[in-house]
Amino acid sequence: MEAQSTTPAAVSLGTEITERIDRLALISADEGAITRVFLSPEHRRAADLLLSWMREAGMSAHLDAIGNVVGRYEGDRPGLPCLMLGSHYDTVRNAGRWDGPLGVITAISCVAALHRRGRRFPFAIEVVGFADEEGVRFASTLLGSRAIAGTFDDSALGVRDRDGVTMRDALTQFGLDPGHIGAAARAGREVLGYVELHIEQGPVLEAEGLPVGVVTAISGATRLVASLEGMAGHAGTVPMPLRRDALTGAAECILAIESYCRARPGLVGTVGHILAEPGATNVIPGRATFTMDIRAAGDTGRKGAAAELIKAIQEIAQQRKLIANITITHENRTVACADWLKAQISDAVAAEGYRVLDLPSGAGHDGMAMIDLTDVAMIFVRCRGGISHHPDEHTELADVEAGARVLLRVIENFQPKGLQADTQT
Ligand code: HGY
Ligand code: MN
Ligand code: MN
Repeated sequence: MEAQSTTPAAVSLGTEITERIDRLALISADEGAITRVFLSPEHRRAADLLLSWMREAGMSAHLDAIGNVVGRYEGDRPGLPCLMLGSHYDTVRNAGRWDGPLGVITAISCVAALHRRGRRFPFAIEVVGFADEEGVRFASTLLGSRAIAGTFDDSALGVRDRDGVTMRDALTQFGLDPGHIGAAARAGREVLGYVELHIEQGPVLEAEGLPVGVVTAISGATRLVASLEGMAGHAGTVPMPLRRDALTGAAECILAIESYCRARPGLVGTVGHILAEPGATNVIPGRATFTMDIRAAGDTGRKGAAAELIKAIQEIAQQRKLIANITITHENRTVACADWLKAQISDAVAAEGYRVLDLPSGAGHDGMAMIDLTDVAMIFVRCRGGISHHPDEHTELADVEAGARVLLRVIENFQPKGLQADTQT
């Protein structure tokens, strides 16, 4: 168990949060880099640390059936529906330290500050650290938030990681019951709304000179895995015209994806991973497998682009006498943030003295799954250079503080949807 934080109460919110971000960043599978994937030993160590901070903050805290950490701060009487806060605590490989953890740790520190003041509300507060938003290990995503929203697809349990371990076996090895994931699901009546604080992961707030922004919508994404089967062979003896080289076929597909997206403003396509097999210098690759991530401002444009690119991959494979197998591993619709929640975030931003800027999220977030359970909204915090999914990802202390103060105001002034409607009449 990692040492618990001994940060005295007098320390500012921003300092406490930054110290904890740095502490959590030390929990990684890779020396000198940050990598924390679903159901790994690092996942367990990070969960233990977050659970200890949640309890220090006056919350009851547990690991749920899929490995989310869940902290609950009761309202002014037990059993009340909650305002749910949080983000994810898994990371991409060689990640930055702020993407995900900033939302979880800021929410914990806000509850701790309210607890120190003995504040209780006519609603409970729950803080969730989602176990797998990035989908790095099992080529899916939002597994933790889908489980809480009750939309986890059990067929994912058979997906294998790059070592051939199924999600089912990984859950069992982690000490969880793959047949019990349904226990993580929450009922809609238990949750009044979900608010996530997250770094922007883009350049807009920095360009606007603002520490915080209000998210309007979370862009959908389509992810797929394409595998091309050719014919392995001796690098020295097979003449070029006789080859069915899967890797050069994949290379042509990848450049086709890039030029297709470059030609269409607003469309972004990324091939983040490629595997050539058997992977020996002197063997013509018989198989090449690559991923594709496609995003656009709207669902129709994104789905149309994905369909056209799948067709392009199939045509290139055919011309090269390769067999193409393409599986869509993840499809998420664009999700609008709820106006009534956005309005309360905007009020908090304005009350902190900042110009209110609405902006869309090009990055995906757990709100894309949580929308199936409750209304969602997000607070964006400026990050340096808009850099993310990279070790240089950074958030200045003043911006950490600004984000925390906005979130604290949102909590203290939170008006559940029905109640808010009454006060507006
Ligand atoms: O991929 C995304 O947009 C998010 O960071 N998981
Ligand atoms: Mn991310
Ligand atoms: Mn994230």
